[in-house]
Amino acid sequence: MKHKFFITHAVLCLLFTVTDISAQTRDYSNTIRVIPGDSEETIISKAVHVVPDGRQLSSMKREFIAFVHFGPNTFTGKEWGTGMEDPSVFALRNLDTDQWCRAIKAAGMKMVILTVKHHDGFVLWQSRYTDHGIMSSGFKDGKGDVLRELSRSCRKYGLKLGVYLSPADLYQIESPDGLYGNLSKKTERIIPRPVEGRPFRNKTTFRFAVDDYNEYFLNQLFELLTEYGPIHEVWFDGAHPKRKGGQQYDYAAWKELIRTLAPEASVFGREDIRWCGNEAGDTRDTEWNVIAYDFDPDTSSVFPDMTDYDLGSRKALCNAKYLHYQPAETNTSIREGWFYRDEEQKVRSADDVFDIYERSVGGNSIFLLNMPPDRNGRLPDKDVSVLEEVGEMIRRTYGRDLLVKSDAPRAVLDDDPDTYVELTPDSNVIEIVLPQPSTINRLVLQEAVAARGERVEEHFVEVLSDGQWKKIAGGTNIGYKRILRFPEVTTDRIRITVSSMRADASISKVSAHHYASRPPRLSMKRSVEGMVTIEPVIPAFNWKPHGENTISNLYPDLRIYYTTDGTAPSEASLPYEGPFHAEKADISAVAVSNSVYGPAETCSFGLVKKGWSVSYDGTSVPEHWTDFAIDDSPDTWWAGSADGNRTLILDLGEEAEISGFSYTPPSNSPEGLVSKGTVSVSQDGTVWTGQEEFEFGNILNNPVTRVHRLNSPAKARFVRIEITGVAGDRDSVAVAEFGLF
Ligand code: FUL
Repeated sequence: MKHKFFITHAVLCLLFTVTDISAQTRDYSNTIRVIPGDSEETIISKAVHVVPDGRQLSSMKREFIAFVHFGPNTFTGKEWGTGMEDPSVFALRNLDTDQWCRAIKAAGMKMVILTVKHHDGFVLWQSRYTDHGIMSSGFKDGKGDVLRELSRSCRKYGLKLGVYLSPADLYQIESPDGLYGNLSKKTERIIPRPVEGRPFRNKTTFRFAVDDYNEYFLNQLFELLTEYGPIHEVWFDGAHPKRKGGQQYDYAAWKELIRTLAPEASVFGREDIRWCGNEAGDTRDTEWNVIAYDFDPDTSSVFPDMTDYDLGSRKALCNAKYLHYQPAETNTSIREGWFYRDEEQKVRSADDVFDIYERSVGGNSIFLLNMPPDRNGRLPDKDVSVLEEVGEMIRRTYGRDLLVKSDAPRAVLDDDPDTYVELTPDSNVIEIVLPQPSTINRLVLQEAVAARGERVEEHFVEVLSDGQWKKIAGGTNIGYKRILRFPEVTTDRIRITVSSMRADASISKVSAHHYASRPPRLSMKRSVEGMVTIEPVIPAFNWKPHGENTISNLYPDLRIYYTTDGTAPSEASLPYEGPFHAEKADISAVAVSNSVYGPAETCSFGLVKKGWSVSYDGTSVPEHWTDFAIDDSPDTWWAGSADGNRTLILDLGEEAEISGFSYTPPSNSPEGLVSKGTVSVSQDGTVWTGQEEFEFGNILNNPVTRVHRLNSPAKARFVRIEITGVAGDRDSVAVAEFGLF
């Protein structure tokens, strides 16, 4: 007979001493040290006692939060500024933070984090400590304050507020009297430094022995954390377009100030919340939040590298010096790029965002979605309608739990995360009987992480169908939340088995849902000959047992339609019947099933590369030949030395009208990436004209296709691309694809 405990947090300790001997000697903690010589068993026993603190728990419960990138880049169309922009570049006339918050609220998000200072050093609030910001722009005669307006709107719409304050600061690096890396001595400074005529209402003061830049940073943190209402997240970006003077960050001082002034704020980039490791919205299949550290995360000032795929497996933990609880934030942008650029910029579809939501929130992480306001201070209509649609999809799917009236342990049906069912290796099943057969395709599982840490290593779900138990979904860990996705099934009995656990596992919630699925997303590619292929993308399910999940099984009557001018496709558009030729075309395609439309996918294809050749004036890295830069296959790439000459000449074989070029970096190569260069054109390969510079900011963290439009389009047969800047401290630089349009 199954042996289940239905317990509350209050009686947890008592029961725990009875059920787990090791717990008698071990306390729960946010970080636990591994002692040299600890056996695997001891390390795992320690790992299951690593739990989130209150701040982390609140951050995870917020689940879906908004990022807003706004600043001079919004007006220059760049991803990274230089720091030397004239403040008048920030030519804001109108600002509607209420509109931002309405859209954020409609998406079901709980917090918004604003880039109050990006790497360019331009501040969006009325700081006492610099003139490089909104106070020197024409916005509201220099009296404007984006953070003030946003904090008011947040209060109005019931959203929490966070701030992104870039440690990298190009203005303070580049200006003659800049403070960043100015080699000033560490001396005792009082924070906040008094500024005449601008007293603080909050009278707290701190004394820290820090240098000029750290003092500047602390003064600004003081303003942000005391004058804009409660701040719930402070976001420290690890990215640095440039460094100077060996500048160090006195994180211990920053932390003391933050913990004192904003005790509820989680710190991103340090010990509270970590980066997920990419900016594309990718998620790990197994995202442990109890992870291995080489150093003490609570006292170190190091920005840890969180890009490894495996951070928390048994193997990773066994090589650790510290075990630390640290949830990941999956951060990505609704648009191509973090800042608003133009209306050509691709916007993710609602289906795409919803997919990331399910993988991130339902994969034990927090989903931080960026939405950049445009030059009118508003979120563009396109983005707003995606956010509204996503909110609707989330509410429609997860707002209704089909298990509420079921026969199952109350602890997993109620919404109290502190009540849970405890499973042991001998009693590892939860069975649920529904009041009547229901059609489901989503299951949500949660562990009682606050009380009991992360314990589940593997689990699967079965339903009773035609008198037989049939596996429908499964996965590895659960943690704060796991969403399982599977093809529709109708059943009145569900069985959940935890097949591998680090210690007795505590399941606090099970719910089942139905997602009104739509026809799938599409993927498009074009061959060197110019033939475009469109394919439906099989939805990512958490179980693929019998090869059943094929497009024809899932959508028997699927049709694809497309347009060649970028306009919205419909059933009246061209039907896709196989590869077709396209040059200089914006292909927009949609999958339709029973008159229900999937999300439209648009791809801009430039000149066909047939007959092209490419030459390089240096030596290519073996096996990464020049042809790979124009073979229309992003999986192969050209690579050359990161030093010296790096000029590639594309020969189109005949003249064509050229208005720009695109650069696609390899997504997974050990090479450096093109960050800067010049481009010029020629009719004969000898006389070059129209040379202009290009720059691809943030290319390393966000290695997606970048486009440079020529100031004046030209007729030419040859295009010369000289690489003058390489991102990443690597020996070589790589190009997966160059395109021309
Ligand atoms: C990156 C930055 O360099 C980008 O500009 C952006 O702010 C992103 C969230 O983090 O590392």
